[in-house]
Amino acid sequence: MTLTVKEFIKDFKVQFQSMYAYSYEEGSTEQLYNALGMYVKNYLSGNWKETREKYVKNSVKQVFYFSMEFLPGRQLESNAYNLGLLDTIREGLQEMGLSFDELEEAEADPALGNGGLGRLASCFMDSLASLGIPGNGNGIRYQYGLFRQKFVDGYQVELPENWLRHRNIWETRNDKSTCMVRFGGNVWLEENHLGFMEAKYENTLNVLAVPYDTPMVGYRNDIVNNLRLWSAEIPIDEEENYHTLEATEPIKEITQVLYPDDSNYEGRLLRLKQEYFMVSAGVQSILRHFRKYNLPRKNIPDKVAIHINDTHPALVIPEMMRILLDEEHLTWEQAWEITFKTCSYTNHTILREALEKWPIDMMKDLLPRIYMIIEEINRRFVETTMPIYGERITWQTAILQNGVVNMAHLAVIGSHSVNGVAKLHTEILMNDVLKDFFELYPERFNNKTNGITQRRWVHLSNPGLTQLIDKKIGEEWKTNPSELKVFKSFEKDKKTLQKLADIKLENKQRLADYIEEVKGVKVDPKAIFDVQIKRLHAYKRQHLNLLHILHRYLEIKENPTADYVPRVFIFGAKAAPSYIYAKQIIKVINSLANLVNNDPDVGDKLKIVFFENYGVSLAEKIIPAADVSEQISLASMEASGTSNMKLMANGALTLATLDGANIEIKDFVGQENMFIFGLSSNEVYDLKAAGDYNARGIYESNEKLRRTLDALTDGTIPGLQDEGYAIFDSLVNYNDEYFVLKDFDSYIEAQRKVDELYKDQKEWTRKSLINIASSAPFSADYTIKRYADDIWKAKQCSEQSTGVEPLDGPIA
Ligand code: 26W
Repeated sequence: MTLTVKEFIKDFKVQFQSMYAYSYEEGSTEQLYNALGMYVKNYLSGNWKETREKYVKNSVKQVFYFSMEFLPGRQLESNAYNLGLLDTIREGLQEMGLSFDELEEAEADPALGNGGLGRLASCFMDSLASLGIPGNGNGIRYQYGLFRQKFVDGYQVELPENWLRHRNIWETRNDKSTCMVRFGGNVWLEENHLGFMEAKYENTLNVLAVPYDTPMVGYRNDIVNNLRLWSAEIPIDEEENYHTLEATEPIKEITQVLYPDDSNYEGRLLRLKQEYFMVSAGVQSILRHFRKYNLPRKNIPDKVAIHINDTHPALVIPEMMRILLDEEHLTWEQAWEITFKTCSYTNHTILREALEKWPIDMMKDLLPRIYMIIEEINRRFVETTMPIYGERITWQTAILQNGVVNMAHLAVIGSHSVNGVAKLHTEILMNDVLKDFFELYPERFNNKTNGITQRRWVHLSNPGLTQLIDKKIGEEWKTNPSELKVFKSFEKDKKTLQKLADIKLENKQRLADYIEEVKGVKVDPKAIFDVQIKRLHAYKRQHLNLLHILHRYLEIKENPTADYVPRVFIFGAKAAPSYIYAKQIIKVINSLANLVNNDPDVGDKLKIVFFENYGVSLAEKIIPAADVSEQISLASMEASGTSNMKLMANGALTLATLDGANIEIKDFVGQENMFIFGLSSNEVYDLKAAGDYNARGIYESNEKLRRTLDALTDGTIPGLQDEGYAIFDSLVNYNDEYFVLKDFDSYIEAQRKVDELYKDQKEWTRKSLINIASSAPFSADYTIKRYADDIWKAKQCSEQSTGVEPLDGPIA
């Protein structure tokens, strides 16, 4: 039953009046947004209910994706789009003299994640629902999301992100499905009258876990899955014990704020509390739900798949054991088999400092029963492994090591599947980071190269491009992305190439207007828009990008009349608040931007734009306007990357090292349609192993590089305190951990090739088209299909009508 514009207008007026008791003409943007959101939510509520009921009725297997982070972005447009309502709503609002885009800007962007891991989880939610696979997200409803980033005199300042200040219309508080989570206290096992060992607790801190459910709408298939985010509250029957506000702190603080580190394990007690809170509430509610199926517990793995998104939810394993042992009174062996078959784990980083190793004392004190179970898991692991594999491997792979609980080891030992997020990354896990486990359990290891949802990152953020592709190859690519390759046949079609170039220029003009509005900088949309958007981290080498810009600036100053291909360097990056070096790099980039953007000798030849507060909504504005995608991490360090896939799908040419998924981008688009530079992963390994890397030697022997590095400290860049020195020191005097100096020359050479090619607009646009046409393999629909087939053994609820029918797409 397709909605007509007339019906929408009538219903919307009723909706607004029922919420605010006056007519919509007097509504504020935020009130109009709330009414529209509620209208869409009411519209999908039937499908949401039916989906849930159908899953139980058909007792289908459900996937539960446990993640400490989700980055859904704004939901109004994507929900309306997936429901097939967007065009009607846009038209209806227009007739009422309202603008959809204006209302949409009133929606908060839930920043409940740091970066890649969180956004991937949300892309996966969209693909699970659009494929009609019963998939649910399980996470935390942080009151404060990732900090709001502001630049003060070029320095990053963190402000609280109170995303719930205005109501969140998409969530539904579900008081019926609360759970109790216990912390601390004393625990002991006692035989009960039935002869079962029961766990007895005293003096525990009891926390009420309240679920807030958010609909995850499938694309045109009437499927609405669920994202359940938990909030910590005082148990109703214990309120009288909390006389003062601060007495409630130990409970309230649990779901107050997201930890802003995306690659540095801090080992904070509150973080461990958050992880167990989300895990225990999630597992309890899943096993309570399973009871509705009235099946023997041994069938749990046939009906439930729990996915552990990095090690942060790894306590799922001992928590499931706790419930199956202490409450379901199963034997250890029965409980273990169920847990092992139900759980699967994805690793997202090889950074040593990101691997979670919780102090045994902290775990023992906060989670005494859980620690007892981890101890037993470890004992049994050592007992079975030692006789076969001997001392070294057993102690190397044990969970309890030197006073800490190694969460990656727990995750691997307790999961039937362990995957990396790109081919190279999975190889590095198998041959290096987890090689001992690969020797023990080779059959568990598999690769699942990341993907992105083309619905948000192309269809919605780049409507111009989407319409052009629709016009050229029809609309089937929207539900079957592999059809996109047909678009390649237009690579020599003048009209198509011209239209493609026009669309890119329109997107760049729109971004140029936005840059002028929010940064006060005028940029030339005809210049190359060179984009690096990701968290600020030394391994991602934003400072290598900085050195190239500085080099280019010095060249222009030396020879202002030479013909340079104008460039606008665009950055988006938050640094973890405690990551000083990253914040120094931000300051230097901002100071250089000040210098370059106001230097008359430079004019339009060079501009630097560092957007504040980079996140999902800003990415949707920047990506369609990008010409060059900077993916310049030190090879072997970036597990996969996903901005690389989003930028490729929007026609940017990738400038990359052979790292993470950049390699697979090359495999699909062809080396000739991108720019590759730098050391390979093996060369990095060899260089590290050789131990003879001499950064100062490179500095002294490379005149171009030396001049550029000296500009960091010789006052060329005004307004710096010690930030320039800090970068200079780390590169020249502290031996350049991420081989920036080693890759400098080939990077500069690759950038020169970018300039060369851009002079031939037709050829540039042809390669851009080929990138777009080759981007289908990176649809998260294919990634999720592989997770469902290989790991979760979960099926699409086939009787669903249209929706996305991903054939066995290109093997990634
Ligand atoms: C304990 C602190 C912490 C928090 C988050 C450590 C590590 C993380 C994440 C795993 C970091 C992350 O987001 N990793 C990124 O995951 C993406 C999705 O798979 C990959 O594409 C990126 O390459 C990877 O850096």
